[in-house]
Amino acid sequence: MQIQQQMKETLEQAQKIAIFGHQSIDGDAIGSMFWLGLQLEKLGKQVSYFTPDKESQNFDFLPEIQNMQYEFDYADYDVLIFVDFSGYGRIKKFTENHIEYFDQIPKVIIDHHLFDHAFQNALVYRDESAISCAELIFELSKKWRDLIDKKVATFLYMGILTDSGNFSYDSWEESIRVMNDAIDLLILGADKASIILNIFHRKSLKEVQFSSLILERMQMQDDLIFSRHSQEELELFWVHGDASDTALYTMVTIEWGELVILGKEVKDAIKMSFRGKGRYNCRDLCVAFGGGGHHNAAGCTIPKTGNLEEDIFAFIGEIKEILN
Ligand SMILES: [Mn+2]
Repeated sequence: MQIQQQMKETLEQAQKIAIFGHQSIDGDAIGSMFWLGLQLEKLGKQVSYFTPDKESQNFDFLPEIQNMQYEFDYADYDVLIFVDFSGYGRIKKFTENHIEYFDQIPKVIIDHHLFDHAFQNALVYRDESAISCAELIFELSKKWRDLIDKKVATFLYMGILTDSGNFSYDSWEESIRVMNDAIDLLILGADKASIILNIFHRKSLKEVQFSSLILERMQMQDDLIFSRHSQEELELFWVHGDASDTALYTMVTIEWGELVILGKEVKDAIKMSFRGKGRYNCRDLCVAFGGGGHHNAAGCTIPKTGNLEEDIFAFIGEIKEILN
């Protein structure tokens, strides 16, 4: 039996369902979660939504976001659904010391990342060639049923738009696929204007000021552009982890820059976000450090040894060596 069919049957038989989005949740995961959730609610299911920490205020315009919960109850769920999800580490706050709970309950996993471990008791639909998880879910849903209304189409459009960086990180076949899906979603009534307004044109003043801090300490060496921010600075500016995206968007616009790397301190590690313009393969570079992604947008995480600035310089040195 095809995995899609198995997933459909598993979800139809379930009554009490939990859907998870990863930590530092983004538009793709939120869009994917609520697409699935709203469909399942229409089918009469009891659906709960969980993510480890509060999402960015950019998503406050979505009424459904009020149903998001930040503490997990470890209740008797029939099925657990994970979207945009490469491994238990993506929801560490819930899974740490609770792997047995997660292993025993049937799981449905839909994702576009490289996975970092095998799951027990799980149906996995994974396609690393998709630029967003929302695309996978949309393509999957076309095979399932015609329940996609305007609201659901808007959620999926948001997922596609945010993960593709407003259709700039995708390339070649990825672009054809993502544009085709976007057109289909617009025909289904996706509210493009509202997504553009709320996601791209409603940054807080603090968020833009935070990005100017990142831009101020940015450096350029040959065609490599890099910068960083600490965990403390996020708190100082009262901004969410994804606020640095605004700086990333600007960094890739610089002439002669071919590769942008932004180091973000997260507790005892540094998350490295890569953005490119085609010349270098961000994905291959990140895979070398245990990460993954796409040609023009990828990421990896390295341990922090003490001084953030020194760690970033050492990392940039390693990247330059690989590129030479
Ligand atoms: Mn994603």
